[in-house]
Amino acid sequence: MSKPLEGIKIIDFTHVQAGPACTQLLAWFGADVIKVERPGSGDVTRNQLRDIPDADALYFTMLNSNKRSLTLDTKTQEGKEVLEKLVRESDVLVENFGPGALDRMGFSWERLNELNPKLIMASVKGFSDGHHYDDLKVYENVAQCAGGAASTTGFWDGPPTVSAAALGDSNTGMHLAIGILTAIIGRGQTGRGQKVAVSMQDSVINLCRVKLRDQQRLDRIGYLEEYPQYPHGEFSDVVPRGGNAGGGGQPGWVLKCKGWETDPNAYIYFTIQGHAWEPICRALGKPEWIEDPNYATPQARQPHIFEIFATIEEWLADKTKYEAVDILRKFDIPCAPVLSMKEIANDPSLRASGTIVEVPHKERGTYLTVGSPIKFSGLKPEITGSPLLGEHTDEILAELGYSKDQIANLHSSRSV
Ligand code: CAO
Repeated sequence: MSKPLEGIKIIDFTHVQAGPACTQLLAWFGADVIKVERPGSGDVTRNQLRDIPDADALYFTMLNSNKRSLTLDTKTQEGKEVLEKLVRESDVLVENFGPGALDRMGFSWERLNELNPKLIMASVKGFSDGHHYDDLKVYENVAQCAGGAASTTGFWDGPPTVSAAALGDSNTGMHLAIGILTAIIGRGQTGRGQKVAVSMQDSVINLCRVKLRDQQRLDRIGYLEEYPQYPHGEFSDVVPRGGNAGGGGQPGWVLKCKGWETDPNAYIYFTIQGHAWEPICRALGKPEWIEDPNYATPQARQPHIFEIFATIEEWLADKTKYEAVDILRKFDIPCAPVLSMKEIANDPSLRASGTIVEVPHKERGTYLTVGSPIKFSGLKPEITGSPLLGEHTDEILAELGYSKDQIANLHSSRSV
């Protein structure tokens, strides 16, 4: 099966999560991704939260599959020369260093563009260029707070809350991947590379656009009818935290199932889609609600929504989350069990689809990771293990034209 990005060479000057998530995706689809790492230490995630002594941590292995690793000290003269050669031969350089780090290293966008006008430079920063916080270093939760996700997540009587989903990191990496692919297509038209920049704050805001929708509705009418605060609670002038309420026009909530007292995930998410009201009433054994004017329309139901959810919970009390979903699916009701990571890791459907995959690794044996969530009819991405630190250094230097002696000299000067 051909890989559409085969022939695209990417200098992966990224670390931690946001950048590596982007380049890993491109590697799955066939790009030659060369991860450039500092000799001796490499990406900090190789050592972070280790579960096996002396073996690369899962944090690293799960974000760097299908790549090659080149160790290079880009602060030595020899190291800079190697990077320059690589830049001349590559299509894309991706980086997510702290603000100004690449400039201090001597590889500003202007310099890169001079070395290779066809090169696409792709950057992740916490805040966009020119933003009043553009000098800040940023990690995941900082971005979630700056991007509006934290102020709108959680319960109304609790503090702003961050999500476990990597909205700041991996999400930004996905935005960057779209930017890179767009720039590659653009280069096909103009023959020139360009700089592609994505900020973590902007990427979070992009995912929070429905909350900006809500702010404008609130400004205009003073309430938000799909939030639990309506109609009995109070609204201030900012979008409140809505607990587990559905974000669109369909009320929904996380509801307890059999065993919730001891199992923290014995819950389902239940959505009351307007046109599914009749099947919901039938499924619950409440046919009298179908025509009852207090329940028959979404507007009539809203004041009773928690009473309705409580009735559904009574119905769920003797059913496991799986049994409940098996019944509700027959009525075409949008719902799902709340799944733990353990259940996801062992889910046969996710294994069969390649979303959860086990891959070999030289130090670890095998490890479990998330494969491509994008499925193609003409491409089945094969996920391979992450590289050991510097595993491909000599191979890549030889490809760049370095002789054995020159490679030995680079090693002895500790530039690679
Ligand atoms: N050879 C020589 N030096 C190297 C090198 C190499 N191969 N790779 C990196 N370095 C140097 C950099 O040049 C930089 O040097 P100076 O600061 O002296 O100029 C230094 O390593 C540290 O880089 P950094 O600022 O990126 O690293 P940090 O650990 O202090 O900060 C982070 C980490 C993530 C906060 C910061 O990189 C950042 O804000 N990045 C942008 C936003 C981002 O992507 N955050 C998401 C991270 S995922 O949660």
